[in-house]
Amino acid sequence: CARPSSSKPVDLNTHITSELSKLAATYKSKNDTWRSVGYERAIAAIRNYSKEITSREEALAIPGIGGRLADKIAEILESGRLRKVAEVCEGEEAETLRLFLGVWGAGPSTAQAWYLQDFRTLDDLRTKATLTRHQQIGLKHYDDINSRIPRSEVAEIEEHVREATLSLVRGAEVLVCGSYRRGKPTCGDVDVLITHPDGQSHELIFRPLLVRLRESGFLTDDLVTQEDNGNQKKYLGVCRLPGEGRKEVQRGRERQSSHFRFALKSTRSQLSCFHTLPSGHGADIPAPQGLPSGVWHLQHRRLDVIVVPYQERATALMYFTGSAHFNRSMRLLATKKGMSLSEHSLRAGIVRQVCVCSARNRAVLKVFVDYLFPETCGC
Ligand code: DCP
Ligand code: MG
Ligand code: MN
Repeated sequence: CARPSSSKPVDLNTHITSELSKLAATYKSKNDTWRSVGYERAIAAIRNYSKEITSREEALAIPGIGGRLADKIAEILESGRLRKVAEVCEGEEAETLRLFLGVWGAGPSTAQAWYLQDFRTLDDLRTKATLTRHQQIGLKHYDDINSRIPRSEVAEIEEHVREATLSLVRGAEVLVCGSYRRGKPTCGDVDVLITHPDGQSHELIFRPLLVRLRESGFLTDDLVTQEDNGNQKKYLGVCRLPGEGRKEVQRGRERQSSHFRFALKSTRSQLSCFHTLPSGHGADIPAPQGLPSGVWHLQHRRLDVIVVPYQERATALMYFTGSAHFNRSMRLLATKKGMSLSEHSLRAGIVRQVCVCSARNRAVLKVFVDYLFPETCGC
């Protein structure tokens, strides 16, 4: 069901997919993978359908939509909502699980265990729960990690990492992937891919870059440093663009501290990365001279970095651009074609490992080879 973005249909059924998404997310938070994947598949099938669904029969005719789902779609068409959403997604348990799942490093089992231990708020977790190192970081930056990042700030972070990388190794390629590269208006984190066209110098980047970014204060917390994924190295952490200022703000049900910068020293394009928060989120700081009023906010952001050898650039780029659902579809498609796709390579056959650049495979897999190899890959 994956298709090139150029032919992506307009989603005319968001009223349906948004209801089903609530169910998928809630089942996921309850560790009910079976149901959540089922709903995710149905959502993908509906998104790929190019017309507005107007009846139960029409829904039933879409591949991947069965009778029970068609009933739900009919209910949404009739009443605009789904009773099951209220039943499953609302109420104290579902809401608390959602709150706890926002803690980085906590999965559905942990969230459920916390709920069963009678924890209900982030303060309960802070004061009573036994937390892993990851969860402590996740809790410390709960608000920041759970807020979306505007594209302009992602671009600033990319530039910051690029400057640091190039100061270490000339000619390196630094590219933000993930939701940013898929063109989303805001991003959950920043996914940076680094490689080097000479095929070797990428090996000189990973550790020195982290040291440099840590020393400059840009990296504030390390989550995972993984160096054993073949030739690829991966870093997961928390970063923050240079800034100053600190203020307590009231936000939602938890009291959090956040970082603000309101006296900007430079006039760089960087200003665009500071965005005005919605009202009620600790307004009342005077705007820097010459800038629109509002709160100028500097937050901690989740940063993922992968450093990959140039020969794995294409498949790494595809993997890291995602989405995760797209990757699952592509891997499945590869398997169906007797091939195997990973972030390292696309291979034909298990015994005879033929590069996809061969003429025959290029023809077989035109769609995705064009996507993968817009230029020659050099093998
Ligand atoms: N990825 C994947 N499978 C996963 C997680 C990630 O294939 N289980 C790949 C596809 C993702 C990419 O890595 O697009 C980056 O992962 P993110 O979790 O950062 O997801 P996105 O960038 O797509 O979305 P967000 O805006 O939430 O960061
Ligand atoms: Mg991302
Ligand atoms: Mn990421």
